Amino acid sequence: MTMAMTTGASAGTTLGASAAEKGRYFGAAVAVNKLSTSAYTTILNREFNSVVAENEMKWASNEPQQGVFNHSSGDRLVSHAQANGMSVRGHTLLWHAQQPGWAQGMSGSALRNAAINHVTQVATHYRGKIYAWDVVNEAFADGGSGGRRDSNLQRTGNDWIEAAFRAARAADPGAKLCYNDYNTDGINAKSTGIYNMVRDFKSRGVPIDCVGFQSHLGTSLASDYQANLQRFADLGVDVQITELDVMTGGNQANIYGAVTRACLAVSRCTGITTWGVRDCDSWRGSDNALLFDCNGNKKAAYTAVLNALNAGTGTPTTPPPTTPPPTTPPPTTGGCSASVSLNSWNGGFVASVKVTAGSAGTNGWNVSVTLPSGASVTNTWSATASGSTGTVRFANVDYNGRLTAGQVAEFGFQGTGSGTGMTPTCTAS
Ligand code: 9MR
Repeated sequence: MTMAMTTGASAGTTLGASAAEKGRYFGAAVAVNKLSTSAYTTILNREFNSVVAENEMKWASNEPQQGVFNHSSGDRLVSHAQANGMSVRGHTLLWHAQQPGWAQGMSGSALRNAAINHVTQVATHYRGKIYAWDVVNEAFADGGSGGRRDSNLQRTGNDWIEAAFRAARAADPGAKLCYNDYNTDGINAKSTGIYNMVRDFKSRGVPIDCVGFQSHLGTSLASDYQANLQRFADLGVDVQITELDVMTGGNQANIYGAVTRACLAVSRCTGITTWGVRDCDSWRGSDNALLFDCNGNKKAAYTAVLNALNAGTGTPTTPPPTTPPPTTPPPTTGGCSASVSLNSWNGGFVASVKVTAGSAGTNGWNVSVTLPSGASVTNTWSATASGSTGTVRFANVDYNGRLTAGQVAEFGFQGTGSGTGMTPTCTAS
């Protein structure tokens, strides 16, 4: 299915709204305890439409004792995201670092079983709520080898990564499954090692959907940064900038702008996340590596990113290749029309809904969908749902309600049960 192009300059006034106009998200890593600080949440809620837990969904945090799970902080972030129309990246199911003590001391099949159980339990807990999971983080070695990093997980056998991806797909078929790493900001031995793994996974049907480029950057950007993203996209995976932060100094704003332009130039680059909100929230301490200063003021780097987003001629996100064409052609009259396309599996589905404004344009819209009996909505993005079974009403969120004649907005929802035969009706205001 091809989608309408968004061409020419637009003028979003926040990072999230502007990215959404190009079919992307703009996210931040969140330290969940800071959600109680209003100076922090004011910026988060105004500027960002995606979040990731900086630490709270890591193995040491959510399975502190073997088989004893604690999802309270992660759940708090998901609730905040849902209440504010933000998508959630999940970080991270398996990593050599930040493992609980009990796992650090394990090896062999005991560790492999514990790790796969962790993937299954955590992905099942968040099923339907996560846009993309970093299934495996930082499994490749630095330096010139292009090979795997040694770790207790690696020592369980080279197939540990694909086993993790298969377990994650089984537990949450609606989440995009990513491999995430750093020092991959250009074509180099490490990124090529990962590239070869992704190519191998795609050729053997191992379920991988995306690659995350952390992009913890210094004072220069590799000249082949965009080309590197593109070569991964050409393998048939989405790419995302997942942990962006940049050393302070004369080049900071330029580098931020260049990274944003590179993402927008790659149609499968679906979004950018900065690793924190304000400089003082950053793990990089005195590097002042983020877009807002410690007082919450927008920095030159912020302006560079916003300008790059607004100047972009990006096309909206490509839907999954398995998505069939719309089942209902949009009617040509009325204040707005809606069509739905479905990606189904046994027991669940993801519905992508396209809203097209009629000749008068819209100030806002509502789409009603009657679900088949037994089906229910578990997660919604780029719209606010009322109800979850029977007839469910989806209202626009603040950045996609105002449409000019013929303009298209998109939202989506995930459900359990069967979603076949849904006919959406659209009302404009
Ligand atoms: O920002 C995170 C910091 O608070 C933690 O102490 C640290 C522990 O290793 O992890 C940081 O986040 C890392 C992320 O999970 C993976 N990529 C590198 C990030 C920065 O170290």
